[in-house]
Amino acid sequence: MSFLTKLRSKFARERLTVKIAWLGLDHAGKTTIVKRITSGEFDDSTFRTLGMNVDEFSSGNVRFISWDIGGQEAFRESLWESYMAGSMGIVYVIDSNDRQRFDEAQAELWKYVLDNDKVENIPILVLANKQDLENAASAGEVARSLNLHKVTTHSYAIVPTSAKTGFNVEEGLEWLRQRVTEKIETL
Ligand SMILES: Nc1nc2c(ncn2[C@@H]2O[C@H](COP(=O)(O)OP(=O)(O)OP(=O)(O)O)[C@@H](O)[C@H]2O)c(=O)[nH]1
Ligand SMILES: [Mg+2]
Repeated sequence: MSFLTKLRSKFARERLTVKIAWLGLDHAGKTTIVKRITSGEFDDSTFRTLGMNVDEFSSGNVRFISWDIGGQEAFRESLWESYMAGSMGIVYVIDSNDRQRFDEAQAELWKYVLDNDKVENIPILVLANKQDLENAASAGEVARSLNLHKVTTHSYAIVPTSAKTGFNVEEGLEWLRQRVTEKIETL
């Protein structure tokens, strides 16, 4: 076994600690998804995040330090860029039931993340959330609204989720865990 192969398998066994940032418009469901991950339940008592919440949770060999940042306009301007610095992955959450704000969600994703030179080539997990609601847009419709087909600079996935039922939340996290692990192993 070569030195590099040994080093890679050591990495794979060891627990990695990784910062991720949760972004997305206010009311998209960021805090509710994080609570679903940490408690396994739907908590419908969330209040808009004034600043940010830091949580920790694990998925396989990765320990995520999760920065859930408030999505109101004032916080986008003042907090998003500085608080997401040092993240190895970004989760961008969309309220799939709120088509009126898809344009705004698209503009902010490109402004702060995809067109932002300060954001390195890190994986972006887009969650088309609130799929339990009857009129929610599909993940395909959300992807088109966000112009995800134009993304060339980052690896990304779009996953339909529901924080209410728990649908696909673990699956989304697993995609991010794999991408982050691969990226660290190729460093
Ligand atoms: N039906 C349904 N409601 C959801 C879902 N996820 C979140 N919500 C509700 O959407 C509202 C906003 O959720 P939050 O988690 O506070 O949204 P946020 O993105 O953290 O908002 P900010 O902190 O203001 O940026 C709350 O009333 C939640 O109960 C979901 O998957 N389905
Ligand atoms: Mg919140």
